[in-house]
Amino acid sequence: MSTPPAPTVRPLGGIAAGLALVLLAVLLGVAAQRLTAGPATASTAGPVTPTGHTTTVAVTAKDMRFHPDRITVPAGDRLIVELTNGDQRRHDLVLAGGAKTGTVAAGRTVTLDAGLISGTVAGWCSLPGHRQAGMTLTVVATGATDTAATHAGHAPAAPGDTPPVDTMADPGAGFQAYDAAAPVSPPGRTHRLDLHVREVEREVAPGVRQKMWTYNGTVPGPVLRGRVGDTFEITLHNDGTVDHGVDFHAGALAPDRPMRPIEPGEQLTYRFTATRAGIWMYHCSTMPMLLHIGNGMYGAVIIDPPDLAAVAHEYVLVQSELYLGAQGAIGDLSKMQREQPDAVVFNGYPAQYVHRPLTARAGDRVRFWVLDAGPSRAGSFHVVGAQFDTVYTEGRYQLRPGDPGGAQVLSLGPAAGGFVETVLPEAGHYPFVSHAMADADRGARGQVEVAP
Ligand SMILES: [Cu+2]
Repeated sequence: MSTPPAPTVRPLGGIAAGLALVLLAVLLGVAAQRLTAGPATASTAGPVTPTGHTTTVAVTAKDMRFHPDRITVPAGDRLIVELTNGDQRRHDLVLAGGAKTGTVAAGRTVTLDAGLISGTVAGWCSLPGHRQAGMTLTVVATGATDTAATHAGHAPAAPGDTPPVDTMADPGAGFQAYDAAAPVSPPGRTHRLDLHVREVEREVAPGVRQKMWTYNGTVPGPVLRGRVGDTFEITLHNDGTVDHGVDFHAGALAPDRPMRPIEPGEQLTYRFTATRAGIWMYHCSTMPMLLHIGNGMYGAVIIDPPDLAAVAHEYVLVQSELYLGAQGAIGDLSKMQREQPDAVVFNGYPAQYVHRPLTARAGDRVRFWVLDAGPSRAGSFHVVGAQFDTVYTEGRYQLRPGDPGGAQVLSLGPAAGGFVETVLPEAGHYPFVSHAMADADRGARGQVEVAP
C-alpha cells in the first residue's frame, strides 16, 4: 500500500484559516493517521467506490468551536473523528448522516465512526444553543462527483412559526402576575437558599408558550434581599436537562469554582458576602450566556443602603427581553444575536401590570427598585404623571429629597440597577414604561392604580 497523504484543510481565509491550519498541523502530528479499515458501519452519503482506507482526524471542541471546523477526506474513505472536549462544559458532535458521539464530558476524548464519506457532510454540537453559537463543522470529500449529500447535510429548518405577541390582549385563564412587592430582609446575617434550575413550559405572553429555563420555576427568579455585610449561602441544584450555573453580581470573588457550569443532577454551593449596597443582577453563567439569560435565567439581589427609610409601597421591576422560538420551544438565539426582541417585559410578561395594576394611595411614598436584566437592551424607567425626588443608581444617590431638581427617568444599561422614589400626588392611574418607546410598545409598561 502506498503512503497516503494526510487529510488536508481548505483555506478559509484570514485568521480562521490560519488558526485551523496551525491546530490541524499540531493535531495531525499526534493523531491523524491512515489505517486499513474494515467495513464502515455508518455510510453518510450516496454511491461511491470505497477506497478501503480510513482517515482519522483529531478534533477539539473548545471555546464553543470545533478545531478544525473543516475536514477534507478523500471520497470513499471511512472517516474516524477523535473528538476531545477541551472546554469546561459538555459538548457532542452530530453528523448529518446520523453518526453522533453522545454527550462528551469536559476533558474527555471519544471516537466517532462517521462511515464512508462520499460528499459534503455537515456536523454540529446538539446541546441547546451551541450550534447557533457557532459549533459547526463541515466534512468535505475530495474527488466526489455527487452533490446530493451536500443537501442532505443541511441543518433542519429553523424553528417554525412563532406566534405573534399581542401585548394588548388579556393574559390566559389562570394567569398569575409575578409578585412585584419587594421582599423584606430576612432576620439574621447569613441567608441560606436553595436555587433549583427548572426548565418549565409556561405562558410568556397572551397565547404564547415557551420552555423557559428558570431559577425556582419563575421568571425572573426569586428576589433576594439583605443588608451590607450579610452572607448568602446559595445551593444551586441543576434539575434541568443541560448545563447551567449562576453568577451573583452582589458578591466579589474568583468566579472559577462558584460560577462553573454544572451538569444535570449536580449541585454546588456559592457563598458570597455582600459588602456593597445596590440592586444586583444574578444570572446563569453557562455559555452561551445570551441564550441562558435570554431564556429566563436571571434575577435580583437587593442589598439595602444603610440609611434606607421605610416607605408605604416598595416594588421590584426587572426589565428583560423575550426572543420567541416556536410555540412550546426555547427562545430563538438568532433573534437574540440580532437583538430583535418579540417583547420587552417587566417581571417576565408583557404589560402584566396593565392587567394586574400595582397599587398605592394618594400621598404615599412609593419606591421602585428596577434592574435591567437585558440580556442586551437598555431601559429608561418612567412613571407617567410622576416626578422622582430620589434616584439611586449603581451605588450612589444622584438625587435626594430636598435637592432643588427632580428626575423623570431612571436610566439603566444592561445589568444596571437602582431605585427611584416618588409621592403620587392624587388618585388616578399612573402608567409606567420604559421610555424607549418601541420597547414600551413591545410590553415594557404597566400601571399604578392610586386610590384616594
Ligand atoms: Cu443556564
